[in-house]
Amino acid sequence: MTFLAKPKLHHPELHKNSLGYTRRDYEGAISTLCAGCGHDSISAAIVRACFELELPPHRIAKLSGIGCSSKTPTYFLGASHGFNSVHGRMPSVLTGANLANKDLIYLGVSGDGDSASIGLGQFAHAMRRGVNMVYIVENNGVYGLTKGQFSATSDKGAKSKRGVVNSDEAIDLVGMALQLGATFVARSFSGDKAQLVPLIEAALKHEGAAFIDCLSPCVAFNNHEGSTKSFDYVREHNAAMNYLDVITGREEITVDYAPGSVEMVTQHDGSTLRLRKLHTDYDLHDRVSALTYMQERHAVGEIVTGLLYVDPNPRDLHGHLKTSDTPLNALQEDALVPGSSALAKINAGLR
Ligand SMILES: Cc1ncc(C[n+]2csc(CCOP(=O)(O)OP(=O)(O)O)c2C)c(N)n1
Ligand code: SF4
Ligand SMILES: [Mg+2]
Repeated sequence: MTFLAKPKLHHPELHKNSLGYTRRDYEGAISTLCAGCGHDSISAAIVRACFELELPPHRIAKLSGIGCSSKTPTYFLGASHGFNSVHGRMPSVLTGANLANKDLIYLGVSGDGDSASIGLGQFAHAMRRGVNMVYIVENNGVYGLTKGQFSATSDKGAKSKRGVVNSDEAIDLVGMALQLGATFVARSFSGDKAQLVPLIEAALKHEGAAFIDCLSPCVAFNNHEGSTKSFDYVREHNAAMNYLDVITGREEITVDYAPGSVEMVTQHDGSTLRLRKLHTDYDLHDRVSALTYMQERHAVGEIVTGLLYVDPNPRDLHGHLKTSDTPLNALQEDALVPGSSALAKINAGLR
């Protein structure tokens, strides 16, 4: 059995958001992942972020590839559009859907195997094109679904459950996303909901390619001593840069932190990100120094988490292509078939 429906009944006094939905309305089927899998915590964080942002579930499209991580969209947003694609192909399927209808909110969920091996090219092109989406990699350093082989994000020197040492260099998807032009780049940990939920909210409000590398331990195959993606290892080496609050138009903005330790970033859609900075000299808007900083901290064994880079005024794929303001799937016949005089004008311009 691959999924179990959740009972629809819930407590009549559960808190409702302004759309009249409870948190339960953003859930999906009962998870069949291993008990304690980090991926389930990320699903819970997605549910909370969408509920708190009061997003209409039918305006969200969730897409994934293949893997335990890519199964998770079944376990959240049961009333949203969903497409479980082929291994490593989520980005191109999502790009196509986004081109057809830019008015939906796109959430791509993938794994480190799905995105850093077979789908690496697809990941790269979605980032460099600025596809307006939230791209979450649930990163456990292994191919969980196929029983725990090292993935391309597994650190050199990390030990498998059977004691085999990984001899290959790791691919850092955060470094790649920064280098490829993603306009929102973050890393987080499935075990740190206080950091992860607002990061997902901020990414959902970002109008460009938003990437979150979320460390998500695999309790079945990569949670032992010698692993660099286990709960204990990530907790011990987590160097959080900042914690966020996302303030939407409806909420009052108050600042109650020491001057210098807080930065306000207003995004293109009007939402404000309030960052409680733990490293006050870190410049969130400098792509090159973010890259250098990540590499320096990685070299001394730190896993830097938080919002690492944001461009508050991104341009997305539609901006680059100058597509019409009306979603392509809503264009009427007169716009799609403008007649022979329009064609003659185009032809004349090509002579
Ligand atoms: C074309 C293709 N090649 C290989 C596979 C086998 N396969 C299924 S899932 C997977 C890796 C999943 O790893 P990851 O994306 O990290 O997800 P996780 O299960 O760890 O969450 C592989 C290699 C496949 N389904 N399709
Ligand atoms: S095998 Fe690993 S990744 Fe897959 S459900 Fe189990 S704990 Fe999660
Ligand atoms: Mg994996």
